[in-house]
Amino acid sequence: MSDVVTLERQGAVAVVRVNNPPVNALGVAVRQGLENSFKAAEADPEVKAIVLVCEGNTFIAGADIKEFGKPPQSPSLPDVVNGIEAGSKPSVAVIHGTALGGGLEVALSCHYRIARKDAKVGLPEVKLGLLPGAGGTQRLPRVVGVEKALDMIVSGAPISATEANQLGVVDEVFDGELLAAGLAFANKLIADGKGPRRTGERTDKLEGVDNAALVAAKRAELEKKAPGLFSPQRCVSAVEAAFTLPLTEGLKRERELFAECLVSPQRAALVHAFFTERLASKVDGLPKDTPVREFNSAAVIGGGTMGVGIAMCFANAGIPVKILEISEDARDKAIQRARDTYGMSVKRGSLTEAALEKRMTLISGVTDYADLADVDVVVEAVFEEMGVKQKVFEALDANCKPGAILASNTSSLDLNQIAQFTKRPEDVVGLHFFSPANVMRLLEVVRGEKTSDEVLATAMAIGKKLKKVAVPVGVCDGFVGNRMVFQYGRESEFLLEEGATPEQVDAALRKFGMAMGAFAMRDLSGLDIGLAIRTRQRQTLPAEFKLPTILDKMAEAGMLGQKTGKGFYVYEKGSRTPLPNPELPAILAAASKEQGVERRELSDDYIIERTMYALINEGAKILEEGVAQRASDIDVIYINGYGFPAHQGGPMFYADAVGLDRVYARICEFHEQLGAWWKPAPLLEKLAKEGRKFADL
Ligand code: T1G
Repeated sequence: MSDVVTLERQGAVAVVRVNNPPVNALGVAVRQGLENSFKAAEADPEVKAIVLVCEGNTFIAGADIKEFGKPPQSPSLPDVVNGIEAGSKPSVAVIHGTALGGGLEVALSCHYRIARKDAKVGLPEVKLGLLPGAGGTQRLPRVVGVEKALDMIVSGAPISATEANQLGVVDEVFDGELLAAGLAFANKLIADGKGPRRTGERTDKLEGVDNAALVAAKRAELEKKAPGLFSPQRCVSAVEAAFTLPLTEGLKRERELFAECLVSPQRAALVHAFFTERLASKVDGLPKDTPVREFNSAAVIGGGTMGVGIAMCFANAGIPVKILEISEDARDKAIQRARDTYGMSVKRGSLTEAALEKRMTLISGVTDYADLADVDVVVEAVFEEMGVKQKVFEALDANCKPGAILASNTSSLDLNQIAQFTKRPEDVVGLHFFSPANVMRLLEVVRGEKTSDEVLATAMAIGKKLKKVAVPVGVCDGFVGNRMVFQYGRESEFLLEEGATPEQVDAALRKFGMAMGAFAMRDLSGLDIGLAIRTRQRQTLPAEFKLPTILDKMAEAGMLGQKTGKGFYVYEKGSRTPLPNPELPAILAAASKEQGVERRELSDDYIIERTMYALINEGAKILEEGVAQRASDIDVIYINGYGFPAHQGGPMFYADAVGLDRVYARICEFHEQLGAWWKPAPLLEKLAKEGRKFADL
C-alpha cells in the first residue's frame, strides 16, 4: 500500500484513507493506492462494506493538474473509478471540504455518499478547458438528470452539501467526525443488508424527459454566450452520450472528448492561469520567515466609490473598518453608500439581510484622524492629486500608531513621493484596488523603494485575507495594468482615426475573448480620465510620440461616455446598452483629415495585432525594468483586472503562443510604419532572436 493511501479494517468495514496534501489530488500514487486498497478490501472475506475518507482540509479535489500535458501513467482514473463501482461490497465516500472534478467522480463511483454539512461538490473541469474525464458526464446525469448535470458541468460551479443531498448526489449530510459518520453509515448498510448501488446502472433520471431539447438549448446558449470556448460544447456532447449511448459506450465517448480538450491550446492557457494565479502571491526575494504584522482593524480615507468599495472588502473579511471623511454629511453618505451597495446584493439574492446587517456593524464613519490612532492598516483612497495625498499622509503620520500599515490606493501617482510625506516610509505601501473594489479580485501590491519586507509581507497577507489576487509590483507610472492599458487604449483610438469604428474594434476584441470591448470600457469608466492623461502627456512626451485627438474632439462635443449618455456609443436613458453614436462618424472623419490619414478598411486580425502587441511590447518593458517579477504575473494582472480571456492565458502567454519571432517582426513593421510608440522592447528583441519565450525567463 502506498503511504498516500492506507487500508485498515474496523470490524466488518474496510477504511480506505487518502492522505496526499495539500488537496488529496489524484496523482498516480493515489490512483495506484486506491486501486490496490479497493481490490484488497474486495478480496478480504471479513470485509462487508468499504469507507473512503480523506485526511486534511478536503476530500479529493480532483486530478493532479500538474500531470496534464505529461505522458499518462497507469492506472488511469477511469479504470480506478470503474473498478470501484464494479465492487461487490457497498462502498461509502465520506466527503468534506471540496469534492471536485475527479474527486466527485471517485465519490460517484462509490455506491453511497455522505457529506459534512460545510462541504461542497462540483465538476469544475470546464474552467481548466477540460470536461469531467472519469465518468462524471455519464454518472452525474444518472443521479441528478440531464438538465442539472448540464448546468453543473458547463458552469463548473460547485453546489453545497445541502443541495447535493436534495438532488440525491449525497445520501446524508452530517456534522462532526468524518470516520465516525462513515462507519455509522456503513454499519447501517450492513445491518440493513444493503448491497452495492451502482450509479452507472441507474437510468430512471434519464427517462421521461426531452433530453435532446435540453442539449440543444444548452448548445444554443453557449453559441451566444461563449462562442470562442472549446470545452463547454464538448461537455454538452459528453452529457448527450449519457442518454444516447449505453454506459460503456458513453464512457468511451467521454474519453474521446476529454482527449480533444486535453490537447487544446485553451486547456494549456487555462491551466497556466490557474497555477500562475497562485504563483503570483509568492514574492521573489522575500525571506520565507518574514514576520507578518497583525491586522485586526482598518480604516479607509475617503468615502467615495473606491473608498466605500475598499471598506466593504474589509467588512466582508470580518475586519472592522472606519471610513474617514471630511464632514459628518460626507461620512454619513459613505456609510449609506455601503448599505445601498450591500442592498443590491440582497436584491440579487447573493447576500442575506442578516449578512448585510452583520457587515454593516463592522463599518463605521469618522471625521477626525485622531480616531485612527489604534487601527492596524489604513488605505488612502482620496482624489488623485499629490497635494491631497500629502495632506492625508502627513495627518496619518501624526495620528497613527507606530507599526500601522499606511497604504495608498493611488492608481498612477508616485508612491515613493507619497511615502516621503511621512517619517515612516518603510511602513508605506501601495494597495491598488480595481473598481468596483468590492467585486474585482485583482490587487496590485505596490512596493515603494523604502517599503520594508515586513510591510510588503503584511500587505500580501491582507490581500489574501480580503480574498484578492494580490500581485506585487514596482513603482512606475500606472504600475503594471494601467501602464499597459494606456498603450492598448491609444492604439485602439488610432485605429478609429485610420478607418475602424468602435463597433468593429469592440467586436474583434470580444471575439478574441475580451470581457468588454475597448470603447465600451472607456465609456463605462468615463472619457475624462483618458483625456486628463492625454493632457498630462502632451506636456511631457517628446514630439515624436504622437497622440490621437479623438478624445479631445469628443469632449468638446460633450461626449464623455455613459455619464453623459454618449461617448463612443450612445446610451438610452437608464440603459447601459451601447448603441452606435450617429455623431461619431463626422468626428472620426475630421480627426483622420486633421492627421492627414486616408481612412481605410482594417481587418479584425489587424485590430488584434495592433492592440495585443501594444500590450505585449509594454509588458516586455515592464518585465525588463523589474516592475513585474515574472511574465506570468503580468498575465495574472491582465486576466483578473482587465477582462483578458483566461483561455488565452494572458498577454505574455498569448505572445509565446503566437511566437515571439512573429510578434517581434510585426512590431518592427509597426515601428517602421507608425513611429516612436512601436520601438521594440529590447527584451522582446533578445528573446525573439534567441528563439526563446517569456515563459523561459
Ligand atoms: N492538482 C494539483 N495541485 C492542486 C490542485 C489540483 N487539482 N488543486 C489545488 N492544487 C494546489 C494549488 O496549486 C496550491 O499549490 C495548493 O494546492 C492549494 O491550492 C479527471 C481531469 C481545491 C478549492 O479544478 O479549486 O479532476 O500554490 O491555493 O484556496 O475529471 O485549489 O500551495 O503550491 O487553491 O484552499 C479538477 C482545483 C481538476 C480543483 C482549494 N479540480 N483546485 O483552494 O487552496 S481536473 C479542480 C481548487 C479533473 C477529472 C479532471 C482549489 C481548492 P501551492 P489553493 P484553496
